[in-house]
Amino acid sequence: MLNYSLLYPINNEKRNSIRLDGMWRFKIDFEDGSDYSKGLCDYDYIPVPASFQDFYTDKRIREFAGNVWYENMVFVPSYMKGDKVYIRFSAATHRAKVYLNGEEVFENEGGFLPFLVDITDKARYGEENQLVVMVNNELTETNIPCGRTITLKNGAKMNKPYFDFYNYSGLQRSVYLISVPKSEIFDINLSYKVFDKKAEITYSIITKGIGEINLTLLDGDGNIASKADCCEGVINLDNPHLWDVGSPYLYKLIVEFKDGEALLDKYSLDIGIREVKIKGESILLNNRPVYLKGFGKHEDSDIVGRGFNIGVMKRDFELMKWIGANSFRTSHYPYDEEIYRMADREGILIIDEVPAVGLFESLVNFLDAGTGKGAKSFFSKPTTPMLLKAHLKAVEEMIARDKNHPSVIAWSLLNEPESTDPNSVPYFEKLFERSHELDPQKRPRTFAMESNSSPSRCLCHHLSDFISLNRYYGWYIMGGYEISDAKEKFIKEMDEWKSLDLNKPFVFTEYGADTLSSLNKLPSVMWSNEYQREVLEMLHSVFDSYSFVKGEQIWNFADFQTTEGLMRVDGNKKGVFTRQRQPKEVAYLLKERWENLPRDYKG
Ligand code: BDP
Repeated sequence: MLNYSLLYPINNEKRNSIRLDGMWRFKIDFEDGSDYSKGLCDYDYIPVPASFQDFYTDKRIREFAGNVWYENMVFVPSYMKGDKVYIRFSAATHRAKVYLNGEEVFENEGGFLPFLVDITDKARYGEENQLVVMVNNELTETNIPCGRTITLKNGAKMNKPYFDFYNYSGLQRSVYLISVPKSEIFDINLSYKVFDKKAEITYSIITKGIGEINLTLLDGDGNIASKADCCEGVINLDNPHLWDVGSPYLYKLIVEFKDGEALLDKYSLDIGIREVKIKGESILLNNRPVYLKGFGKHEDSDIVGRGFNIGVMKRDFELMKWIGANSFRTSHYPYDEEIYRMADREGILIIDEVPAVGLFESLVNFLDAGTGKGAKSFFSKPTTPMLLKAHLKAVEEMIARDKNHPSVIAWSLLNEPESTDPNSVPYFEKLFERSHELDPQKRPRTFAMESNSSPSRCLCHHLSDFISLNRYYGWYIMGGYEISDAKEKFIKEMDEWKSLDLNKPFVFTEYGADTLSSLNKLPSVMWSNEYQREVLEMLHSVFDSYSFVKGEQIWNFADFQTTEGLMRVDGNKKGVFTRQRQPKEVAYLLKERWENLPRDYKG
């Protein structure tokens, strides 16, 4: 159980939240092991939020593996005295130690979810407080995402990710100073049932302290739609205005925690009334089938790397709407909270993925995954119990943080793990059970499967509520002039899935081809715009011929940065858009296709 609340920070008459973003003092520990907990010396200034890697001209900084230190002076106002006071880190990648006024106050493992540092009894109120954070970005096999750290002959450490995106790190999301009342609204659980002209909202409010709960539900015009005065119960709504894909109607839920007339705490959040279900081969939203069209994405842009960039977020949603997409997967880690809030407002569906990538020991997993090479019984190592612990922690934090977003329709619990290892089965079972237990809405769960996880070899697909396939026929498998064989091989695999008669929807969570936006070639060659089009046309024709295929999320929304290497020319170029968010030629093909596919395509 989390001992702090992951409700999004808000301001109201009972709660304060101050963003500490801006220029922070910054120091890289090239000596490896220095202690700056009492304050940095010879420091630089760096923006927060941002990845630290792409600002500098020195390659040793970009490739740095180890500890980096941040420092900021935080004024804690006297009006916060008497409340619980926290520093809320929206993420610190991949682990952090936090010091307040020279004293260690917290340690966190995991780089993509928030953690709260309780400074109630340690803060100096009405004064500036020295906040120092040590962030470590070394990859291990005991934390997710997985990788290892090596030491070069010159003594420098180097990260070796088992995954295909740059190991950007640092304070990549906002940091807040927040205060909440000691008698606190700690958590809000909501689930929905949608009937013809009726909806049922089941709620349970978790509090710290003694008092009564008052709930008010406001419609989009601010009129009262319903009221309740219990900490758990059911609200029945007649003629509800549902939240739906492309039609994102939001109600506001106001929760008041009271002791008689005295207001102890108050929290309000925008909610969308909608129900997600898997029925047979269909994904149902509000009891109507929906076909997923969209992308696997990354948080990745020029200069700030994986740092949250509000402008890039806006542009990405505009492009998704322009192209006719209705969904994306937060490959390969939970994204910044603002992105889910935006998806709630835009009516875009999210498959929310925990940072469990690289659970397949290979430095070129995108190649080895397809061939079975590199498979080394990943889940049979002495480190597996520790890995599982970190994994379950991330699942718990992700669900606690994201469960109230109407946009989140499913949980992806792993990306391309070695699900052919017999020891993967008990490991996966624990993840699937735990996520079900934690989610009041019991959303569908899945994991994205690489080609080695074939119909005959994958030992875990029975756990998925819908099957997610990452497939690169026409690229890693028989690319170029062999594309006709790739198509046959793909059909053969799909026929094998069909013969298993799983009675579940299938979604392609990855497919695509690397493409240089500047390269046109007639006839096509691999990497050209023409070839990207051919691959998509071939794959789409196969998707269209299987009734159980209920979604396509192309890899990737935009070109993104990876580790340098023979296979990557300044990053992965499978984007439909460039890294600068301009369309490649294939964007027009997808726009034409997606705008014409009905919402309930194939039912
Ligand atoms: C898959 C991975 C993804 C890679 C992609 C690729 O899930 O992270 O970027 O292939 O190779 O293996 O482009």
